[in-house]
Amino acid sequence: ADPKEASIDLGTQELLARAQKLGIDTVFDRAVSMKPCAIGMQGICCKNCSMGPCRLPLPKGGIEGEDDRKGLCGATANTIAARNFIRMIAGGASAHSDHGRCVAEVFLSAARKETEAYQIKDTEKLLAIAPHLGVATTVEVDGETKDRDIDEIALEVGEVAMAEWGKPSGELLYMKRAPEALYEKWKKQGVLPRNIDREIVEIMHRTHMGVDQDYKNLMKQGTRAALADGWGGSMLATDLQDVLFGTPYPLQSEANLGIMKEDHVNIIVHGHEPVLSEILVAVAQSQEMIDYAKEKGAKGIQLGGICCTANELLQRHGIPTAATFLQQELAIITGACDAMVVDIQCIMQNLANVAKCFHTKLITTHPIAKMEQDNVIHIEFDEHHALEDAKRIVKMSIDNFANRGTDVVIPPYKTTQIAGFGVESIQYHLGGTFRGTYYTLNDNIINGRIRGIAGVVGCNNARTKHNDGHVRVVKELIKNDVIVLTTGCNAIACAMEGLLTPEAAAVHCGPGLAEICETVGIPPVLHLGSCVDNSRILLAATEVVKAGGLGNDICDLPVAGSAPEWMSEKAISIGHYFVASGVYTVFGVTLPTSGAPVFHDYISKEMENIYGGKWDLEVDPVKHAQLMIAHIDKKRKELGI
Ligand code: BF8
Repeated sequence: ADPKEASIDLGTQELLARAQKLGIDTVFDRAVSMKPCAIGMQGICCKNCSMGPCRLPLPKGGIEGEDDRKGLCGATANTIAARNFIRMIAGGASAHSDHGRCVAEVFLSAARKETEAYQIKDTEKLLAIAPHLGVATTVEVDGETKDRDIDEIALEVGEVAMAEWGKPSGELLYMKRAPEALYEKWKKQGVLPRNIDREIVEIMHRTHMGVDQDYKNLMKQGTRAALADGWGGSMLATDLQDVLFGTPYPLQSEANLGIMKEDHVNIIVHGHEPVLSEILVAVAQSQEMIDYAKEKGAKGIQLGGICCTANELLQRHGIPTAATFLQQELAIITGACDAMVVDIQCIMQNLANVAKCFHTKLITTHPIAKMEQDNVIHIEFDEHHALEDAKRIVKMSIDNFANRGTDVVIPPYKTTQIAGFGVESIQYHLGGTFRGTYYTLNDNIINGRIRGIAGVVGCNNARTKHNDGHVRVVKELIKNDVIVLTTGCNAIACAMEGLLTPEAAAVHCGPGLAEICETVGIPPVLHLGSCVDNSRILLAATEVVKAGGLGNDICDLPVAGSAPEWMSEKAISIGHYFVASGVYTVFGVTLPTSGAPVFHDYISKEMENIYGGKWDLEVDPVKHAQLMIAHIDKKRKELGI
């Protein structure tokens, strides 16, 4: 790969060139040497039984002509594309929700006081979420209302939350947090999720050979599972993490590989679940470990994050962000990574091959995510001996400092970022003085200083220039006075471009948005956390509805969603829960629907009549943003503002 074509980031270009010089291949090179399968990309390869894989050709009369293509069983292009699409939703929803389940288990064991490492930290948030789970926060004693014991509330919240994954009847409790009109819409459509696991299992059943063969009915199940992710597994993950580890509030930190320090022990944490990394932070910042690092010749310990573990630690502790998804191999190629500690999701197996070329200790920690290569160390993490595990990992990293070669190259680029926004802090910054809601935000949307709100999220994808789509889409939006809420790797890309600072407003924003940012002192791009924290965007949108003046449903709002460089199944699940919650959502790169035009039209046109939101695809970043702005303008017009 040509480094300049591969990424817009200078440090990435330099390290990629270094890798090539050293003969180490990275994802950027593999993207050039291996092209994707055209039929798979179009969504019309069915491998759900062993009579196939059935790879549908283009229809005889071209994609617009009569479509008589079918697989051996007779499955049409629509059926195949819909099956594949909702299996992606199942993959994504299961990843977010299983992460949420692990957090719920740790939460319950903290509530039961079975573990010393974890306590219920944010009781205010606990009291805020309890009613949504039907848990009372007060009790009547002798005709008097008294506060309930906080430990009792925590225990009940833990138990009720756990049941959301597998309760035998009823519907997901958090669905009622949505605006009433949206809840009623889901009810009418029959897509209210019953429990999280069931909706995912049912996708696997329906897409098995010979079951559901109607793309609309398949998508209905896709909708149930995606909603069970956004308003279920992901939202529970966010809430329970906030209660356990603290609700984020704005703080300052730094971003990019330049945060690594040559004279420090560099420990890079990578993955998604903050359960272990929270303890790692505490241990690495302890005097005992800092002294030990000094004993071993280092000046201290530098922690850095990759992917959503980075976002989790950034928003609660200000731990700097080292890298986006596509830069993970490069963190090792600096030669300064003494340990890379990984948990789950978005971890490339090639890390182990790269680590072999350096002194880096690659440590897997999760029972469900191991690697086959023999240089990988597995230290299985368990909440009951979390502290010991974390100490062992940090000590091992420090001991490895002495094994560094002289070949350390840390690109000297890093930026300042303000992160740690959430539903609560947006209310603080953009709420009213007298009305504890999003009144000021709505007011500024109505008066036009803020044209609308965009949620821009998602991955990097080696099939497109690293960070280019992210940065260009976001810049076009803020230039047009659209405030951006960001999570995941988009947030990291924006941080690296310096967009997460209040100062960015004067440089990049239209006059209206610049004025708001300068008055309130916020960046034009608000970092709301990790990918499970997209649930914060759902709740922020709900708060905007509640604050009044902009309609009574999310689909009435001048808002749009985007994932310019998506790659993971999780992105499809997120995209679909936004669509089903009423948000016009544009993806970049490609969508696995192009080989089934009728199905594509269904999700990108007809779906708007059902949920108020729909899918779209636009590869060009400026056009991509312009589509979102056009939608925002359409909604403004409908609202008469
Ligand atoms: O969950 S944005 S590459 S890191 S999948 Fe992965 Fe995509 Fe990054 Fe976080 Ni989200």
